[in-house]
Amino acid sequence: MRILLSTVSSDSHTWNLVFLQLLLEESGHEVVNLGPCVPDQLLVETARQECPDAIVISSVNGHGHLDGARLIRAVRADRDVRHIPALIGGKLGIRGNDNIEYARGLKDAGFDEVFTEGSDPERLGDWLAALPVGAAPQLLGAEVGQ
Ligand code: B12
Repeated sequence: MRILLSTVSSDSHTWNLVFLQLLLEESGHEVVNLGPCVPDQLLVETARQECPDAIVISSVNGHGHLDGARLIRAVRADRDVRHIPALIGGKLGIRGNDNIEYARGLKDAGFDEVFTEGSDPERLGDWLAALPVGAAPQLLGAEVGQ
């Protein structure tokens, strides 16, 4: 699969992205890694150009629950990319294991899946494997963010 990998606009951490890129590539996926501090609109525009099968967001600086929600609303508001399956993971707040409480809000904002700190990164592969590759927009998440 073709994966668009990114973090949120405030987040300058990089090794989480390097780790995920290697994990995904070793599993046979093609990865476009946008690197740190990605403005929402850059992610939306890159998604339009690259037509990825999935968007994977990682954030560890503690702002992920806020910036991530804003980012996915921008994705779901764009008619060209709103159908793309998207997940977010990492340290999404500054509350350790209690960050799991942000999962509901991030899903309500438009993410299909949320991985919190305790999640096994290997589950990412399972999530991707369950996605229909190249599914038509009307078959995937088209109802999200109306
Ligand atoms: C290096 C580092 C920095 C460097 C980053 C340099 C760079 N270019 O990457 C610098 C100095 C810039 C930095 C800055 C800051 N940092 Co910093 N940083 C770290 C540090 C020490 C290591 C991070 C790292 O590289 N880890 C290695 C990677 C491979 O692991 P990882 O990031 O944890 O990712 C793993 C998992 O989280 C998971 N994962 C992550 N994302 C995803 C996504 C999915 C889908 C999945 C499945 C899994 C997953 O998989 C990865 C591999 O196991 C951590 C502390 C620590 N020991 O973790 C703090 C830490 C992340 N930083 C922190 C903070 C607060 C900051 C600052 C806000 C500090 C400040 N007051 O300025 C700033 C924020 C800057 C910004 N704008 O984002 C906090 C975050 C607190 C929280 N969320 O609870 C941490 C945890 C330190 C702490 N204990 O307080 N930081």
